[in-house]
Amino acid sequence: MSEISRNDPNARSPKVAIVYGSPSDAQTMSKAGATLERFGVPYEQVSVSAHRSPRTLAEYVDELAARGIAVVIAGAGLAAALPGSVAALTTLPVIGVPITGGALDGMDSLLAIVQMPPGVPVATVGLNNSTNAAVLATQILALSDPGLRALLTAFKDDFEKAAAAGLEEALAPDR
Ligand code: C2R
Repeated sequence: MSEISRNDPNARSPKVAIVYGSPSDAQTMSKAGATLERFGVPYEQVSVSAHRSPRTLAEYVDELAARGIAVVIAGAGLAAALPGSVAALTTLPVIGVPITGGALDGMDSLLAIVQMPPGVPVATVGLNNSTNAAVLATQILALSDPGLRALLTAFKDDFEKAAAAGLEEALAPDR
């Protein structure tokens, strides 16, 4: 397990694990961490590859539930085996983030992540959309956390408020 350096920016024990196939995915996946922080959800992030280090990945995934992790967000580009491999190794919900790049610019990653065989689901979000992965992870945690549910309600209300304010400004008589 020493190959994995866990980056836990939270003092509390993490509820979400953000994993990605390469350090080159870190920037795309950073939006997931930023979004979880907005909701006060503790998380850890780890770069580990199913293709390059399958035994290390299996050891890491094996321990997740016992350590209190409830949801995994897994991002990868190219022939993205990582999210599906994590889903094969755990009963925790796995949210996949396909990442653009390479000759096929993410179509390879998208299909590899979304087209899982029956029985081994990966909830797949849009290309590079690690923000939505974090919102979905928060929604899963909110099923048993009324405080989080209230934060999510306010988060969605903000879209309405912004739209209403924009409309009001556009319709103002002096414009
Ligand atoms: P490098 O930049 O390290 O060469 O990686 C990574 O997610 C990254 O987007 C290039 C791309 O390869 C992807 N990768 C996977 C897996 N491991 C690395 N898809 C995997 O196990 O699925």
